[in-house]
Amino acid sequence: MAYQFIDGTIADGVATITLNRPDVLNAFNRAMAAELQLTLGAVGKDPVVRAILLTGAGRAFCAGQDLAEAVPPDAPPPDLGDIVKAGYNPIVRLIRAIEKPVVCAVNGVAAGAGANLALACDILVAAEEASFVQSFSRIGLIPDTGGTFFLPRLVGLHRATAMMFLAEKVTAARARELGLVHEVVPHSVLHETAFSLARSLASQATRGFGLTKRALNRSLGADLDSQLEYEEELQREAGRTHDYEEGVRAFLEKRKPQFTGR
Ligand code: T3D
Repeated sequence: MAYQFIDGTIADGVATITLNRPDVLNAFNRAMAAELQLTLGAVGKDPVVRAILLTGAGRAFCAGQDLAEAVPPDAPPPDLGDIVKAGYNPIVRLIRAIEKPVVCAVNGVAAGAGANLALACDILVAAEEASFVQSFSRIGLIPDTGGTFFLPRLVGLHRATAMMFLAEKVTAARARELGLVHEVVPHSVLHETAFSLARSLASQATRGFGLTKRALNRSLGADLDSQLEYEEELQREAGRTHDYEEGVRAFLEKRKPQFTGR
């Protein structure tokens, strides 16, 4: 994983992916979006990787679209729909489709597409200094990167509307109250806390997590009856995994299970 704007390392079953354009608060240019897509695609398929940790370099998580690249001087305005289609949408689809836990360590401000990138992840751990800003309205845009899908489902329609219209900074503490963030910790222990969480998830029954994620993805637009049927189908699949057999055996033998993700 050697790229210009994305750093990647793999340790203890966890792929740590770092957005790395700190001078512009890790704002997305086209290259960083493409590199993130390639990285997510690779770690999603890598059997050694059983959990993913996404974070940002420097003082910010991500300031969304690089506005200098989006509006180049002396050039005709770009088609923003095309930028969203080629850059952000594949990233959100990948995060949701990867059947492994994706933990997001929100190390600082997450604005625009950066805020919604974080919300597309499975579990968020934030530094006390972190914040979330639906900054799109300040420049006349609509919230993209899945924001209009995830945010109302996470906080309710009216709160999401207010966050999107007012573009106010939501502190990490408030984000936790709203249920956006799982845990808020001092910045000094953010990486350690988020990595421990990802490593712990990576050591557990990860096929089960993958199937759970598949069920949760579907639940966002499903009715109860069809979701119950889907649970039957996925539980059938979970029941055939080595990890299920190992989990039950370990429970009955009163020992710690040795899960392998199979
Ligand atoms: O292509 C399309 O446009 C369609 C897709 C859209 C998706 C989107 O994400 S639209 C939303 C784009 N993002 C924003 O509008 C956020 C812009 N940034 C801010 O509002 C603020 O920078 C923050 C609230 C994120 C942080 O504020 P603060 O005071 O902590 O930092 P700062 O001083 O504003 O920024 C520090 C530097 O980063 C600064 O550069 P300098 O002066 O040190 O040379 C600033 O210009 C640069 N920077 C911050 N955000 C961006 C950026 N440069 C380019 N693009 C950015 N998004």
